[in-house]
Amino acid sequence: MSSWSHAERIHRALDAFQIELPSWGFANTGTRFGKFLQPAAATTIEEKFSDAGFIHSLTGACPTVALHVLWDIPEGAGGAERVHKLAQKCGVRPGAINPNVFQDQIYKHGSLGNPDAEVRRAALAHLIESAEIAKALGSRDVSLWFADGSNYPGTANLRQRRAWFEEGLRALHERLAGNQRMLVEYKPFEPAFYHTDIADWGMALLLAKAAGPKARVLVDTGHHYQAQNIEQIVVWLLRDGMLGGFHFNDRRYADDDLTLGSIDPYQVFRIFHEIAFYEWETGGRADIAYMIDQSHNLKGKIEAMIQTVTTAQELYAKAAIVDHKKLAAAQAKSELVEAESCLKEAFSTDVRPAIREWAKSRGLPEDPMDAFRKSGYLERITAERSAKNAAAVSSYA
Ligand code: RM4
Ligand code: MN
Ligand code: MN
Repeated sequence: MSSWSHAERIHRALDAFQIELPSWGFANTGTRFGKFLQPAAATTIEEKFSDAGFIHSLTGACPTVALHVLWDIPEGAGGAERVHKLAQKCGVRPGAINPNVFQDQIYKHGSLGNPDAEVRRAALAHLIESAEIAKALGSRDVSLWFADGSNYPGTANLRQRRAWFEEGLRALHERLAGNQRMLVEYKPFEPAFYHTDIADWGMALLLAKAAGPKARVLVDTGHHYQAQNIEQIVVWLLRDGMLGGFHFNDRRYADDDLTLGSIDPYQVFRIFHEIAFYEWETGGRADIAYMIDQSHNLKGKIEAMIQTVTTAQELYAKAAIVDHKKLAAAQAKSELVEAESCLKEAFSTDVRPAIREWAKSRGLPEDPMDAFRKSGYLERITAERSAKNAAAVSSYA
């Protein structure tokens, strides 16, 4: 493989690289202090598909859109037909289905971990309904994030809550169709500030194992403590066949949901590198759902998303040109500077010319951002949507 030119390796890598857009990334979102509404934000699922489809037509890398059940398909599995048609019209497919067991008033003290059996039942029913929606839409993944936790020491029975989670996740697993998967996402804190029921990758892994063979762990890059070595987590999960997917975003302090690579592009590169290195060593392809989970409150939604996809492609391309053979040899001899240089060399290579070449040869615009700005799309949706957005429709992400 190293006999191939950089350009060839980059083109092959980009052909295989797809990253899912989140429907909620196109809607008005904010912080708990306020929301700054954008006149072009999407307020309907049709508008979200339209924006996502346009980005896919410019980048060629985003054929699927993650959906949040409560925000996008409140009518449940019965809405699948309509959603399917809308997606088709916009040239994209529904992606991961994200249940919502955190917004309703009944979830004040948790969902699957709630001490009230009635609430646990309601949460499970919604999760099962989400799996049904996924089936009806032909989506493989049900992506699970729980806000469950507590704010003060001693107020929750941590042991009991773990048992309830195992029970609930197992019950959901039983309802998955043959090819379906469930992804278990972890997060150390927020909204709970003392304990979170699935706080880290170890807990997510144990719960996924307890749930059954179709469960995997989802790594959200913003859901770690400062300085945690995320790529090592990726390596360990890959080795055990337990890495289901990513929610990509960048962070400076906590779960900031900033644009991928805006704060630390080397972190994202290191993750992609460990995946590429694993594939090189094993000769297999890692089956990973790459997804974006970001919330752009100040940047234009579509521009931010194009910037994200472009950055992801660049970092993925850089990881594709690491000289694995040389790296493996240097590691074996503990040649530290040599080994590290393999990464540095690839990371500092300007891959943009090769990416432009790739885009051109695939009939895509060489500069997606420029193509977007010249397309008139933003002006059109601004005119169409500004009146509705003035009425302050919003959701959290
Ligand atoms: C969480 C997490 C989930 C997302 C919710 C809304 O922080 O990242 O993936 O669905 O936010
Ligand atoms: Mn996430
Ligand atoms: Mn998050």
